[in-house]
Amino acid sequence: MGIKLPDDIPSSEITPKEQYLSRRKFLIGSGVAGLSLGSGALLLGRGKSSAEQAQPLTGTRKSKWTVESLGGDKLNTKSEITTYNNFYEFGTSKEDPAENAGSLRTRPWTVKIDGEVEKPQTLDIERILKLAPLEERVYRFRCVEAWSMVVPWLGYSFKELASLVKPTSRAKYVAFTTLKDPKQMPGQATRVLDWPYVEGLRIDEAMHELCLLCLGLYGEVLPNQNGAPVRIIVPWKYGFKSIKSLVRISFVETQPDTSWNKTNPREYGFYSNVNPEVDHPRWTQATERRLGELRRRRTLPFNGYADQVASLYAGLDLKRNF
Ligand SMILES: Nc1nc2c(c(=O)[nH]1)N[C@H]1C(S)=C(S)[C@@H](COP(=O)(O)O)O[C@H]1N2
Ligand SMILES: [Mo]
Repeated sequence: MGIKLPDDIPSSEITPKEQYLSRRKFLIGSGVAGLSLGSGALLLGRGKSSAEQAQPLTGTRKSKWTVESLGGDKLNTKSEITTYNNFYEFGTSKEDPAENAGSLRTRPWTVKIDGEVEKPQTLDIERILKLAPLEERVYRFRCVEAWSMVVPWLGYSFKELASLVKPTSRAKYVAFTTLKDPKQMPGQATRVLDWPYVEGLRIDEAMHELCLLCLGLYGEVLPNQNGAPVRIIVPWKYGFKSIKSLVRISFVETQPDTSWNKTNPREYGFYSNVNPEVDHPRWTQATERRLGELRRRRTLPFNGYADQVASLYAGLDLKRNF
């Protein structure tokens, strides 16, 4: 997002287009010898293509978060959701993750859960898939770059996982970490971000029912480009809080570092609640463009989830704590 631009503001409005393009080329060129973000096909190796990896998830149930509950919003198509992604581990443009994420191996996969918990443990992904019934939750998703989508995610509340490890009273925040393996994640050969990607939530945010441990979408396991095999979805916050391909979850006493805040603290705060009244320094957050539409929509406070989550922030100045 240092080099990202809001979806429909031409790069020329912010920085001369030539400069933007050459900056991007520079970032791509800074990969290690033999690796290039532009040649995803070569990196696929033994990885599976997105078509091959689509596996149905069985035994899933509907939840109260249906498309009807969103009042007139339509689902985005699977193709929209899986070909327009942000996953800088696989390149910085929206098409890169779908092209390059075939090199991510999602089996075997474990997630280490540690820190201020009574029962620290390392969980296998197969166990995580069975920890609680998988629900379909249709959520609005709003990227900080002012595009949005409506997605039928599959998963269960993060609090189900937390109850297994029993956080102690000292746990005030949750710190999340993505896999770091430049062999599988060619974007990690560049220094566009400090790797691994890290995110964090206050414990009460993480334990909120809406906060989803996400394992699939559209009835199938998560496509690699959407953060397989397991990610977080926090629907009332900007998309970058919804960290992908998790390998570690730590319950901690103090506010953890987060990737975009470290990279540019003036532009990306720890909270990052969707707030149409607090503009990004380089663009408005009052409106957004839904993938597949041309018109702009008004952005809703907390992305439309104010009734559920506004009370978490009672007494907090949301302009200062952006
Ligand atoms: N590890 C990791 N997680 C990440 C990102 C990333 O680059 N790396 N991008 C974030 C951003 S900016 C957005 S908008 C969402 C995009 O999720 P999607 O590709 O499933 O739409 O993932 C978030 N999670
Ligand atoms: Mo984003």
